[in-house]
Amino acid sequence: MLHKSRFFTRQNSVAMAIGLAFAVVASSQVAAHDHGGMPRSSAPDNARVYFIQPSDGQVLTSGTVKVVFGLEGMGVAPAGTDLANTGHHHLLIDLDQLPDMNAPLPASDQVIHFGKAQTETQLTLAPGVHRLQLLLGNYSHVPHNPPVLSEVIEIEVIAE
Ligand SMILES: [Cu+2]
Repeated sequence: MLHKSRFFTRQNSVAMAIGLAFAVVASSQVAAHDHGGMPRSSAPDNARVYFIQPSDGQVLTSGTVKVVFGLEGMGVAPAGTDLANTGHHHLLIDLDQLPDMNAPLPASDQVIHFGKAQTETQLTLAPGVHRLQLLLGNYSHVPHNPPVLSEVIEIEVIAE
């Protein structure tokens, strides 16, 4: 995964505002959606998931890190709720290999599900460098087609 440049990080605040407006529209479109028995849900071409915070390269003096998820072009819905163009966040932590995109995401210390439609969390990380990535999953925890996957950000926790 290529790392996000500072240029992109700055763009996020503008994109976030647009994304929020879009999310309201998306969540109001609750028309029935036929998945044809396929486990994957389709995602719009402009869908994008990203970190609002922390920012790539950020150095933290505490292992307690607030992480805020950004989503553009889609809405957030709890697990089990099958609405078109929605999903819930998954936070991938220090993962060496991406999970299977054709199956429900596993749940582990490195793959955290936010099935109540949360858009932020508080993480406790050990000192050192950590890689974070966001991946949206549908109502049954399966990544969309195409996958809605963020860039990897790297943060460093300095021991106090
Ligand atoms: Cu999930």
